[in-house]
Amino acid sequence: MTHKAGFVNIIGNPNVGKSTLMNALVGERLSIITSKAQTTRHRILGIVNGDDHQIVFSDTPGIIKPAYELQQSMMDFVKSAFEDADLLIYMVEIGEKELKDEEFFNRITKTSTPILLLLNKIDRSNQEQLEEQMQMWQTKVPNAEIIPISALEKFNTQTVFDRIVELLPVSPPYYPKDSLTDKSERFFVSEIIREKILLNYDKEVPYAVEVEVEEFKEEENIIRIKSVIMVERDSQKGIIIGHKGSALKKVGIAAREEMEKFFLKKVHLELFVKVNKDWRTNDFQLRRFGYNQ
Ligand code: GDP
Ligand code: K
Ligand code: MG
Repeated sequence: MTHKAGFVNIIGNPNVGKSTLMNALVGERLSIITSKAQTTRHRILGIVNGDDHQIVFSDTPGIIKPAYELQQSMMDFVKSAFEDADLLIYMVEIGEKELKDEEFFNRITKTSTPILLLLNKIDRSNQEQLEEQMQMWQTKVPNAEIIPISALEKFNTQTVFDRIVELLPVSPPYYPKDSLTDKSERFFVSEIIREKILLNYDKEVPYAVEVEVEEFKEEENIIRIKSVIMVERDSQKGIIIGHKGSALKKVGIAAREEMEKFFLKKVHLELFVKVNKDWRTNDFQLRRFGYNQ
């Protein structure tokens, strides 16, 4: 039996549905999904193992113009997606016209890596619009194979999966065949907390936040977690905590419930808020949080 394996990198603008697709394909909730842009800061590997294949997915941040150092670092992740991919999945959504980043567009049309262009959210379109968009993208990216999908409703996602396996190179597996992801449990804990923060506060506050897990202790019947929410200013600390701690309590409850679903175990979660000035612009801090690798 020949074995196929390779790296499949999912790229595209923020909020087109990359995380939703990956979760549909991997079949586990590995990367966080919200309606806000820039949720995904890291590259996340989701690994799918079959008898004769191993697909290593990574979900990259959306294409954005670097405005400050953190975003520059995110763009580096996106660029590296071209370098180590056996297959690129370029996701666009119905109604999307202009590519926000020209340099990216040039890379896409010139790459020798096979590309699946997934036209997502077709549950929102009619037949006429769909045909018009299919033609437009075929003209823009002639080197891509276009598949219309709905990641949310899992329409055509099995077709995508089968096509990915067909396009993978013959290769032994890269990771042990029982591994699901290269990220630690602590990583998922911090991502879940960050997701709840994004969902619970308005305006720019969530983007000034970083989450660190100080303790992750798994006991027989419970997981004990201590985590710090890092903000840039005292005023943000006040907002995160809320009146008599009410806002933080809400985040804590939602995060704990999500963690219990994820780990299938009771979770005890303690959250602290600390002010750590300028973590976004300080190169040392960025490295500490893992963005500058
Ligand atoms: P990402 O930023 O590219 O990773 O996008 P997400 O996966 O986080 O999805 C952004 C938003 O689009 C979420 O609200 C999803 O529920 C929604 N979404 C994703 N796929 C579809 C789809 O096929 N149809 C519709 N209607 N919404 C979708
Ligand atoms: K998102
Ligand atoms: Mg995402």
